[in-house]
Amino acid sequence: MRILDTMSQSTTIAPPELDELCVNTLRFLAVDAVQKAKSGHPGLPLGSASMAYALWDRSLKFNPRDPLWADRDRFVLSAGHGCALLYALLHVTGFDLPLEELERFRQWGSKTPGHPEYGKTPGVEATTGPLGQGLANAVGMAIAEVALAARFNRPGHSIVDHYTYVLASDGDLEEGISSEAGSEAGHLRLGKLIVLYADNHITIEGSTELAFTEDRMARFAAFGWHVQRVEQSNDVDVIADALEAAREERDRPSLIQVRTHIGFGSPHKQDTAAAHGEPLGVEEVRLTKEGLGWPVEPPFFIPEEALEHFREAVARGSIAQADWESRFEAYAGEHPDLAANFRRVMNRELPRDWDANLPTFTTSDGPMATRIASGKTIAVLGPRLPELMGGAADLAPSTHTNMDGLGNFEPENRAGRNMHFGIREHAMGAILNGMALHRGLIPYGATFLIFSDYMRPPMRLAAMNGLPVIYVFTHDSIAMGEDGPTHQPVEQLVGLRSIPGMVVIRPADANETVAAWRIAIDRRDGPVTLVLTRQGLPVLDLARYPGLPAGVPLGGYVLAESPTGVRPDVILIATGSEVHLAIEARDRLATEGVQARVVSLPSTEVFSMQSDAYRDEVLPPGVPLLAIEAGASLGWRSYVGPQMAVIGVDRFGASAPGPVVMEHYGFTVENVCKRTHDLLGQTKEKS
Ligand SMILES: Cc1ncc(C[n+]2csc(CCOP(=O)(O)OP(=O)(O)O)c2C)c(N)n1
Repeated sequence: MRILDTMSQSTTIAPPELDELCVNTLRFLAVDAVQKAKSGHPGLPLGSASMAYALWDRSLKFNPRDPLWADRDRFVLSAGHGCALLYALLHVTGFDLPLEELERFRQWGSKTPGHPEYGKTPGVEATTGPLGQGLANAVGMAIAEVALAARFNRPGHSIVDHYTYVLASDGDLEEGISSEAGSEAGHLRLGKLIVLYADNHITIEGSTELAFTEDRMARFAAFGWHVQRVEQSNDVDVIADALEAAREERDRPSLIQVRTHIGFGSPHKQDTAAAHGEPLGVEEVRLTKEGLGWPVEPPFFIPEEALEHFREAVARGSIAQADWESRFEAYAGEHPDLAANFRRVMNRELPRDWDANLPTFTTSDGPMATRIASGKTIAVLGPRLPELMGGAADLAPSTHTNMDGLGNFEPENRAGRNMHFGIREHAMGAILNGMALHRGLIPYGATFLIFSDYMRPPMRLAAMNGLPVIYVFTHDSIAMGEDGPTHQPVEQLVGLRSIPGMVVIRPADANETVAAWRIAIDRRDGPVTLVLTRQGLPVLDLARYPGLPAGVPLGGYVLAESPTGVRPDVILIATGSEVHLAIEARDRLATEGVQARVVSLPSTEVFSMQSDAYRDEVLPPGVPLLAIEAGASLGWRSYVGPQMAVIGVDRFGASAPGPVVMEHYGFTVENVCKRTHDLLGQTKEKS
């Protein structure tokens, strides 16, 4: 009998027969769920049930009755396709996931979707399925843990002290993001990150010999990880020992490579790709159950002794949480401000007056690039919002995202606020998600807009999961100039806008930039992308343009009314740097007898959320529209209707100074006026 000291309550270890009963319970709950759904992945659950059980039974700190308890260990099933195993674990340990939900695996409206979805199932810590993401999310969670521990723990008070565990598969390790994230985690010495790797030698197309032959342990060792190998994948004690060794290693993240067998126990499918992505089949389920000494009927069978043992997690969890809560109370007694702040950040609440003293810029501050205005805003926000933490993928000097004086987050300074993601955009995106999933921080990440392409998968997941992550993307158009078409974004704006739930803001000047940051910080339930210029822009005169900055949170507003104030002949809609071109064109058009209104539209998403009445006020129906934006025209056409024209960029850029490129691509006052006359001519012809 062994006593664990990682839980506040001592736990007696189940005898081997009970362990086996519990492991088989997990295996066959998963197998039956997949079989009933006629869809899913039985192979990973069969092969990895023992190691998942070893973790959940022997060491994972969690409370099924309060899945969001702040100091729980985090567990991420990076191999999301094996989620039937996770649902089985959640059910048997007493989370609010009734057995009927397992019986409704992958069905409409169930809490057991085809891949784990954060927010849908209690106890699911991250949406996984796109391989590699979960592993990198976990790196973000482990970063959040040490960062918060440094901020909040005090001598004698460890209120942030938990591990982050991952169950990963070959696919997770094959994806490049695992190298980016693994390298970063090793560099940062994230000693409380532990990855169980199901090394089952099988992926969809067959043996890993087809495409994945490097020495994974050597690779992770080279990243600075502590690595162990376990051959006996069904020996719970051996796995538990490896986990114990991993926990004791506090200076390096741990990889435990476990030689599992996909489809374990299935007489015809074990160790073959056939066990991977389809139900075993009725007959094979029967043979597998018989082979492992399991009753063929009824399906979804849970032996009483197994359930009783699993459900000890409820008492164990509530004792562990109660112990933490009493420790937290003692902490709050000694450090009331810190305790109040801890509660605040974990609840994603903002401090009072967080946005007082944000800068206001005047015309004499210009010309100023919006990336510079953003940097000046961050400089004020940094000290105000201790939870703001972020950095760039090696482009901080260009994106102006460093919080000067607030230190680097590094092994020697866990309280540092500036992160150095290295040139690893993909991992940066997923790490930001992990930090947001953990809670307690407002994470941001920066790079050039063009390289947002390298981080779209995690951005999509941030939007899907409603995560408050902020992206700062600069060098936002062909106007960035000499670096040429490889660095000049074209289709990125429309691409990002097309992600459901993503708010993209492209401010027109310094004050719109400040307003954009206000929106970004304020949005606690979804990501915000800030799209900023490299080149200097005039600062719009607040006296002359009274709609600014109050119009920014509406997504779009009338910046400049038509000169005579009567119903305009045309509306020029623009975003970002092109707003200034629209204003110049409006003045020129007035001399040519055309009354133009200028609408600044920093965020199409936010504008589309406004009432019909407001949108009709800004864009009165029937008035022809000319949209001007140095990006792909695609979104604009569907956005504003038939009576319109677009000056956009529908081919790749060119290497030359920015103003020259802009001129060649038609971003000139002359061209805007010409296109306006053309549009009005066409409109007249039609009427
Ligand atoms: C990024 C990404 N690409 C492709 C897939 C499709 N896919 C699902 S599982 C899998 C590979 C399965 O192999 P492995 O990771 O070893 O899992 P196991 O076979 O052990 O279940 C693939 C390619 C995916 N989920 N994510």
